[in-house]
Amino acid sequence: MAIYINEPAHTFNEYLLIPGYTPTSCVPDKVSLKTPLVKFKKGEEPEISLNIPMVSAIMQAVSGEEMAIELAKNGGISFIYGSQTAEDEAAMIAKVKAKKAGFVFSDSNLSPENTLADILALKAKTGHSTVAITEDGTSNGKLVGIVSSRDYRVSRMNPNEKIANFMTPLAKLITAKYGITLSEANDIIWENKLNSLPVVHEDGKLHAFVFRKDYDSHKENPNELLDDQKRFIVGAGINSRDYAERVPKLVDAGADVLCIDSSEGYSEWQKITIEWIRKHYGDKVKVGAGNVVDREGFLFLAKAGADFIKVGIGGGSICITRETKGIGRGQATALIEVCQARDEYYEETGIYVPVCSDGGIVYDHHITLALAMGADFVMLGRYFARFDESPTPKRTINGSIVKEYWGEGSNRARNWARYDLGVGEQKLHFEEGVDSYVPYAGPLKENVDKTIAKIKATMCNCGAITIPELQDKAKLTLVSATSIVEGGAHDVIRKEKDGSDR
Ligand code: RVP
Repeated sequence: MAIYINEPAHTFNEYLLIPGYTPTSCVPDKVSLKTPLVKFKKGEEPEISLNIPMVSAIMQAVSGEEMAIELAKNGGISFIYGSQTAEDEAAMIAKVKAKKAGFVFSDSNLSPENTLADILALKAKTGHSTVAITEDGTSNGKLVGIVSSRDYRVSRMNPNEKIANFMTPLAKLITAKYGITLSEANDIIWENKLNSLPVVHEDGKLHAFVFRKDYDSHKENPNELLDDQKRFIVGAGINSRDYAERVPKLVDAGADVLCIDSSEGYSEWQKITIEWIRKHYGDKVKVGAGNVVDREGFLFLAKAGADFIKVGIGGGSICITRETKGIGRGQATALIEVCQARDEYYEETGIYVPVCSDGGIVYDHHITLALAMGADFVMLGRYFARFDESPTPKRTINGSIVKEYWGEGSNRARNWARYDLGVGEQKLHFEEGVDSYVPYAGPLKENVDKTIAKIKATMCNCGAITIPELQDKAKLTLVSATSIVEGGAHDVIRKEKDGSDR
């Protein structure tokens, strides 16, 4: 017999937080938003944590390499979209990992026998203005000098001039020995007013560079999410079809965490995918799974070994799954039930499996609500699609600047593997997503900083300076439709921001 749940499933918009006691020690500056990304055992630390509880959606219109770098700089991570060839996805991952915030292996190298024309051609190709000059012109040859834009003037020099005649030779360079720490390297850069510091091995061969601009960027981004080699942390979407070919390429390219991207994840396909990963990589490769909307779905994926579990079906801004197929559940209700199952599973097994609330975040305070309801982090598509760093161009529509944003289940994305449950044909039979515009909102950092400020302020209203404390102390209330109206400005004639009438 069918099971009926006769209580309506609710969305974030139907809840509010009731403030708790705020001690004077509870101020936004003291709030930490550090949160686990992957599962861990009681008493142990997760192998990967986020510094802000936000990840960008596994979508063509959201998570390319530019988004991944900028979001990792700000403490979250992107999951590069899997609806492209495994090679292209791996290339994006490799680009993010190459953008190191520390010791940078030189990708611009020439020998003293090369010419100014070679320097210019290389600069045009890599965009980098510091070129290592090594005896054999390789990235780990014996260092003999460097060329930066200070060393030549194109208008006054012959393009055939040999590099040996204008480079800054080794004798005039300040270098550091291999083994130096990043902070020692930065001290040398600082004391000597350098732009770059070559780090060389005992035998004089080049190891890497440390750049001043990376140090400056680190100072501006204290939340930066880096791996143990100071490279940005990045995730990658996979599917439950071509994992045997895709996963090795992504792992080789340096992906830190994978996520099975599916509109409905309570399926044997996901279990098989996780088993394959465990068989070939053990626990070394981290993989999230989903999406589910109830306790059973969560327990199934947790027992299958998922490193985190995503919640949400049909709540995404571009998603029409509920209309098309009649499946889904109000995001708040789904999240609350799954987080309760997560806590019980933790009690029983001592294994904490982080929960990600995916889709349907409209206002910044929805993020705080999701965290209060038990989410460890949230995945956002529309939110990030609006920023400079999303992969889509800006457009002007009816005088407003917008960016394009389309669902992975739309014909445009053709992400058949996300929706097609059977082994079937490689095409979408019907659309589950729309193609749309979102208002352009400027740079990621500006927006994320504001969102984070709001989350921290609300956490202080609830007397919490960590996410677990918020989850413990939060008092949430359902609101009536009438009181939702009361929550916005009402019964007044609003002025425009410049003071004029609307
Ligand atoms: P939102 O942040 O509300 O834009 O939702 C983003 C989420 O929507 C994604 O992380 C994904 O789970 C879901 N999605 C992506 N494409 C589609 C679709 O075409 N239906 N849905």
